Amino acid sequence: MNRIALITGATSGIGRATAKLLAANNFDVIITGRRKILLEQVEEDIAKSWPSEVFTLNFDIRNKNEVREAINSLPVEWKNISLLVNNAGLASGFEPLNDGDFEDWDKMIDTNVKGLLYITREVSRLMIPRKSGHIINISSIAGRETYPNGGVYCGTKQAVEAISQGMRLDFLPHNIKVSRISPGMVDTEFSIVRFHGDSEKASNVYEGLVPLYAEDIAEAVLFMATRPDHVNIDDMLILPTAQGSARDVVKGNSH
Ligand code: NDP
Ligand code: 8X3
Repeated sequence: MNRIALITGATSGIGRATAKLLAANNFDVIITGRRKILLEQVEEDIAKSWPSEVFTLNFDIRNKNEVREAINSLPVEWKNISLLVNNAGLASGFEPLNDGDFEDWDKMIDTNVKGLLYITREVSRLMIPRKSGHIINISSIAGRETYPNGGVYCGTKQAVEAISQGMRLDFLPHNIKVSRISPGMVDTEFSIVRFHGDSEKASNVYEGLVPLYAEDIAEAVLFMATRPDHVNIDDMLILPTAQGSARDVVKGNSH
């Protein structure tokens, strides 16, 4: 029987690549996100390529009732989730705090911190009675370093770091693994969302260097998720070769 993985934010970027790679490696996958049409596309792509089964859950992770209802609505056989990948997240806006937009702040805090908490609570309650499970949180280099104009986003990812450590301790007695992955620059829809749809600003971020691709992070998720039972990879920082820290990026070296 295949293991079941639930991946939040599987309509694009890291989440979509992770859902596909897990499906290619004998996981049945529950994919979630707000954009229903994209969820259906990912479902179709997987069904065409691999025998793994797919279940879609269309909800906004910021809404605790929607999260609870979505998990409750799973057929009993799909509730046997062995891997939760907490990936849904975003940066919104890029300006100093004094010019910050309240709506941007709400979006980041409600998605990256509260949404992650809501779904973790519901899914962990399914794992605990089985005394097994694995939760992988997609954090960021922004969870380790703060950069100008990114204080709120970095704050949400630093919260993910603290919450991951809390989960590890709280779930230790229940034999549930908790891991986190902190990527640097990954070329996804991330910057388009951060710059409110300005694709020129977004593509400037990755110009002149080879960034990470969503598949690079998906491979790390798969590696973590397929270690033997006694091995928990706690933490992984993954950067493009051209990036040395949140603020040190060298352009022009790519071949
Ligand atoms: P994308 O914008 O490509 O993907 C973000 C995903 O999150 C989408 O599937 C989106 O789905 C989902 N999402 C956003 N808001 C909500 C919401 N309210 N409810 C449900 N789902 C939501 O970006 P990435 O793939 O790059 O981002 C994935 C994660 O990786 C994020 O947590 C991000 O912070 C982190 N990260 C990204 C890095 C990068 O450079 N790209 C680097 C380090 C970390 P939908 O819009 O359909 O709801
Ligand atoms: C996304 C990477 O460096 O823009 O988390 O914060 S960064």
